[in-house]
Amino acid sequence: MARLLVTGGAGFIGANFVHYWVEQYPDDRVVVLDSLTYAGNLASLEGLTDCEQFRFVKESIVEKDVVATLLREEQIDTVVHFAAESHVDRSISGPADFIDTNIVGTHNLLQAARSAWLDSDDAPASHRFHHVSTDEVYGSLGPTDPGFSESTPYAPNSPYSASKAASDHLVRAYHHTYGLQVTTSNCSNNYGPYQFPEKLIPLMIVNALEGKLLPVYGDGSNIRDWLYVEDHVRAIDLVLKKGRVGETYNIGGNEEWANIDIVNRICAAIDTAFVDDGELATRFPDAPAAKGGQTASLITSVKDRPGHDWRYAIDPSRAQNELGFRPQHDFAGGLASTIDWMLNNEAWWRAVMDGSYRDWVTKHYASS
Ligand code: NAD
Ligand code: TDX
Repeated sequence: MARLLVTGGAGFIGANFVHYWVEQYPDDRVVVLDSLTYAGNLASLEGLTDCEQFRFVKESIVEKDVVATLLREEQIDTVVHFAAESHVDRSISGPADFIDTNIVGTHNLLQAARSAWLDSDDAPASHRFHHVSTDEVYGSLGPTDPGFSESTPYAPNSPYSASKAASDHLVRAYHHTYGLQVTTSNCSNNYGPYQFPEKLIPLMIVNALEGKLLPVYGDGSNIRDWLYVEDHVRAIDLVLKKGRVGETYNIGGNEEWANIDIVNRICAAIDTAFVDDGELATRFPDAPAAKGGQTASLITSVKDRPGHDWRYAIDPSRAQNELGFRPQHDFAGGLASTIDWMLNNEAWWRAVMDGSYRDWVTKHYASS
C-alpha cells in the first residue's frame, strides 16, 4: 500500500490522475495538496471528497511548514508533483507567480521530502518524488527536426517553460547531491476532461458553443504533439512502477497537428453534433450551428503570442522501450471524447469559468 501526496490534484491532469489512481489502487492513501488557484477546482474531484482513502488539503506548496507537516503526519512515501502555474500566456503577462510556485514551491517540496525521507528516524522504507514536467523546456523545433529526446539540450523560451526547466534542474540536483529517489516526466500537450477553458482545445469548444470568436494566434501553423490526458496518467503510473530512479522520460502522443487544423476539426465536429442532436440548438442558441450556420465562420486570426514556439514533438523511444508505454487514444478519438465530455458537462465548465464553485470551497475548506 502506497501513501501518495498529489500536489495540484485539483487541476486538469492532477484530477485525472487522482480519479485513475483511486479506481486502480483502492487500498492506497491519496492526499491532494492544492491551493485552488483559478485553475484548480474541487468540482473536478467530485465523488472523491467523501471517500475514506482520500483527503483534500487547501494549501500552497509555497508554504514550507505545511508541506513538511503533511509529509510526516500522513507518512507519505510517494510525491506526485503536478502543482504549477501552467498557462504560457499568463506567464507572459505576469511571470512572478510562475517563479513562486514552479521554482520556489518545487524547492520547498524537495526540501521537505529530503527532511522527511533522508534525515528522519521514522522515514518510510522506500520513497519516490515524481516531478511532472513539460516538453516546452526543450524549446522549439523546425519542420524537419527530430522529436525531443531526453538528451536534447534545454532551451526554454517563455517564462513558463523557463520556470519548469529550473524546477527540473532542482529535482535532478536533489537526486545527485542528496540521493533523493526522483523521476521526472516531460510530456507533450494534453487535452481531455477537466481542462480549464483557457487552453486551445477547451477554449475553442466553449467559444464555438457560445458564438464567440475563435482566436487563432498568427497564421495557425504552429504544431504541437497531442496526448489524451488518460494516456499521460497511465504513463506516470508506469514511470512510478518501472521507471529508473534519477531518470527522465519523455511522453508524447505521436500526434502532431497544426493549430488551425485542430480548430477546423472542432468546428466541423460541432456542426455535426448540432445536426445529430436538435436539443443543442436550444441549449446553445448563440452558436452559429444553432442557426444552421458554420462554426468555422468564428475563426479569427489574432496577433501572435510573443516568442511563440513553432513546433513541439516527442521522441517516445525511451518510454516505449523501458516502460512499454503506448498511447491508447488517437487524436481523432480523443478529440471526439473531449467534445462529448464538454457537451455533457456544461455545469462544470460554467462553474469553473465564473468561479461560483468557490463559495462552496470557502465554506468547506476555510480552515483546513
Ligand atoms: P493546471 O493549471 O490545470 O492545474 C494546476 C493545479 O496546481 C491547479 O489545481 C492549481 O490550483 C494548483 N496550484 C497552482 N499553484 C499552486 C500552489 N502554489 N500550491 C498548490 N497548488 C497549486 O495544470 P495542468 O495542465 O493540470 O498541469 C499539471 C502539471 O503538468 C504542471 O506541472 C504542468 O507544467 C505539467 N504539464 C502540463 C501539460 C498540459 O498540456 N497541460 C503538458 C505537460 C506537462
Ligand atoms: O486562444 C488560443 N489561440 C491559439 O492559437 C490559445 C489559448 C492558444 N493558441 C495556440 C498557442 C499554441 O501554439 O495553440 C497552441 C496551444 O496553446 P496552449 O493550449 O496555450 O498550450 P501551449 O502553449 O502549447 O502549452 C501547453 O502545453 C504544454 C500547456 O499550457 C502547458 O502547461 C504544457 O506544459
